[in-house]
Amino acid sequence: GKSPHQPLMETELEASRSSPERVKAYVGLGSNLNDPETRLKQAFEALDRIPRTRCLERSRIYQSRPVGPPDQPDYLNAVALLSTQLDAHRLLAELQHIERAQGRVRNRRWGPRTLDLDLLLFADLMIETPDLVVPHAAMHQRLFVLLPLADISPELRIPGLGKLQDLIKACSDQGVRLLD
Ligand code: A4P
Ligand code: MG
Repeated sequence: GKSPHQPLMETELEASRSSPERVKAYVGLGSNLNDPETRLKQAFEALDRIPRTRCLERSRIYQSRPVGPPDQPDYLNAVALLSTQLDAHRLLAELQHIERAQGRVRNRRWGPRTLDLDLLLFADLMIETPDLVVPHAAMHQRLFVLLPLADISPELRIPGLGKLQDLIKACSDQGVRLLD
């Protein structure tokens, strides 16, 4: 073997610095402007092109009335399961980059948008920083997030919130239907 004092080769150094683990992350997709179905399909493809990241699974697409101001079109929502070597903040930055690339204009809170990407879950971590809260703060009360999540992982447990199926039962009166 090597003596402990022998310097590492460049490539070994690189490997010892960054052997990032692959973790699973769930992303919520939403759109209610500018051909939402196309927006979501392009977003799935863009998620798969994020560096060090793969889109492993896509949920079906769901349709619902807006939560928030009612004077806007229905939303389409879906969820993607990613495998990534990025950390959560870097992944959020990539999601925001995709939102901007799809022409999202940020205006009023809960207002219409061409593409909204929320980081729902990141490994089994709970994160509370000024610009990132995981699990996403509103996900447990939104059937338009929980149903597509259950398409991918019906047995999921959510850190701090419990079983996905129990959360779904508590939201079951919200009108969310599969896109036909
Ligand atoms: N941020 C913190 N944590 C996260 C996270 N886990 N994922 C911060 C993404 N962002 C996170 O987000 C505002 C800030 O949240 C970001 O700068 C980020 O640092 P935003 O996307 O710019 O703002 P927003 O989406 O307009 O606001 P908000 O309150 O997050 O809106 P929501 O909760 O995303 O709601 N009705 C239906 N049926 N379907 C929908 O998809 N979506 C909305 C938007 C309203 N009504 C809807 C739907
Ligand atoms: Mg958002």
